[in-house]
Amino acid sequence: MGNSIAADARRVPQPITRDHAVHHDIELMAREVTACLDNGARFDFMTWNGQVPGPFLRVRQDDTVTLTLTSPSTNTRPHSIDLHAVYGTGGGSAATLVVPGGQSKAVRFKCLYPGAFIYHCAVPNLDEHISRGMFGMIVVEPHEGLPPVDREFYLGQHELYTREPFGSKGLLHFDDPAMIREQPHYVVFNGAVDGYTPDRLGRLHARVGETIRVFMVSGGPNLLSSFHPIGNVWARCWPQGALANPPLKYIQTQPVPPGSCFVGDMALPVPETIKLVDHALSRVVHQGLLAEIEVSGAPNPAVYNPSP
Ligand SMILES: [Cu+2]
Repeated sequence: MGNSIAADARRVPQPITRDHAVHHDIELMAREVTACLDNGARFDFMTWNGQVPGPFLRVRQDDTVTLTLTSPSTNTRPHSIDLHAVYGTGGGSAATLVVPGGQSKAVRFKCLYPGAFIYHCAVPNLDEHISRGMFGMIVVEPHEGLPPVDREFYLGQHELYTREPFGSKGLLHFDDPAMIREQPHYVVFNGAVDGYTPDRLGRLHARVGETIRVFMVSGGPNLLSSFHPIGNVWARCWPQGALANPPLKYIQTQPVPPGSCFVGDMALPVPETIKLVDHALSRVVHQGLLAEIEVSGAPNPAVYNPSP
């Protein structure tokens, strides 16, 4: 599908098992890249480390982080980073503004409170930068950790405002007035139309009997996601990524506002293809938002029998 900036949804850092705080040196590169949005369609993305959403950062409550933000000389715009896991002016953005020409800035912070948090570029026209792809997730695990699961996936939903309608070919152009009206032509997971489907990046996979977890960051910049697994339910989930709280159980559709995250677990008692969607379904049918999980294994007709 050409050069893609889609973050690999399967590439999630290992859960944290240690019982003490450590220090992390994290380097993020602001990269402006022209890449594939859809088969035959390219777009000028802005990314962290060349992927959308940006790298999944995983730390533990009370850990400290030195975060270095670098902008190579090939960039044409200023960038900065605001992490919602940070106490400090602009969530770190005031201290990390990097201008074109090649520059690095660092900030050090302590993760005092647990949860799943968005990070995003925070220059004055941050709505455009986020719409071009500059958002990601940092998970601060609570001291006691998270309940173990068999597989974890990482998705980011956001919308793109283009002059050209959905399905156009060639290089698509950013449309400021459409963004101000909040009328995108594209709503996608991981910066790719129909991202995790057979015709694009392929389905995600799991097996009957497993428990799986989805980390979802809602970049926006403007649209709220009504996040739903078709053919399943969030057996246990943490709205707003608020991991310090007890999870909700058996939630069908969970709102994930822009600038927030979601952590949800599913049980897989039967083989099926789960479709992860925003239940504002025109975004699925007409704007490119879809990720599928293929659950393979033995049928379980006592739970579900498609041909009784
Ligand atoms: Cu930026």
